[in-house]
Amino acid sequence: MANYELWRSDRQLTEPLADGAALLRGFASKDAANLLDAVREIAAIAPFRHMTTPGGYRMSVAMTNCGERGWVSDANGYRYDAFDPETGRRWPAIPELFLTLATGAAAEAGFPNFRPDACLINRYEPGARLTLHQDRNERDFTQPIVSVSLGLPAVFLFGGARRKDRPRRIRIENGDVAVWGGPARLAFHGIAPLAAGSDSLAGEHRINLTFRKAC
Ligand code: MD3
Ligand code: FE
Repeated sequence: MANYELWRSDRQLTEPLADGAALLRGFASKDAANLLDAVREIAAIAPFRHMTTPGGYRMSVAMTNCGERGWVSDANGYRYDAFDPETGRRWPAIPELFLTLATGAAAEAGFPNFRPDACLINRYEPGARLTLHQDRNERDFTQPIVSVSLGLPAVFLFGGARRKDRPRRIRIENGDVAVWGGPARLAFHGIAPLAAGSDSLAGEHRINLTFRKAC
């Protein structure tokens, strides 16, 4: 959206962050408990694990996936894989509630044809962070990424097209949903080290769902 004012549809206050990027405050609030229950069911099949970067570092964020493809990182690099390398089995399916939420948020932000086939689930504990990076393992950069924040609040770092562009710091809370498309799709972004705290549903964690069209 090329419009830098707040706009309001029937129910939703939407905050444009940049051309192509929108923050839907509280879009998932009423679903938080059900979403977290579904995350627990997924993690019972595909457990959270700390992946290794191609450079050999253990990531502070624990991850799992659901969908036809899952994002994995190891000594060989980053990729989408149909199989969980820890179990040898396919990732669990994306729950219907996840799909309804992600496609609804994308449509609200101007991407009515978004059909994700991958959902990366990130789990942060206090101190965990995600350094500035681009998401570029997907095939089609005309498809947005939708992110859903649950549990403890975080500071989202939203940079520009170049790593050296100084990132904006945006506080995001339980239930906030962001849509990253258009010119913002390849922006550098990250999460500042998580502050300690306790959330009534997620305990001492922040959970982030990112929906992608991987292939
Ligand atoms: C901006 N996750 O999994 S989601 C990731 O909160 C990731 O766990 C963070 O970055 C998290 O790759 C941030 C928000 C996000 C996702 C994709 C983007 C922001 C983005 C793509 C382009 C620009
Ligand atoms: Fe990312």
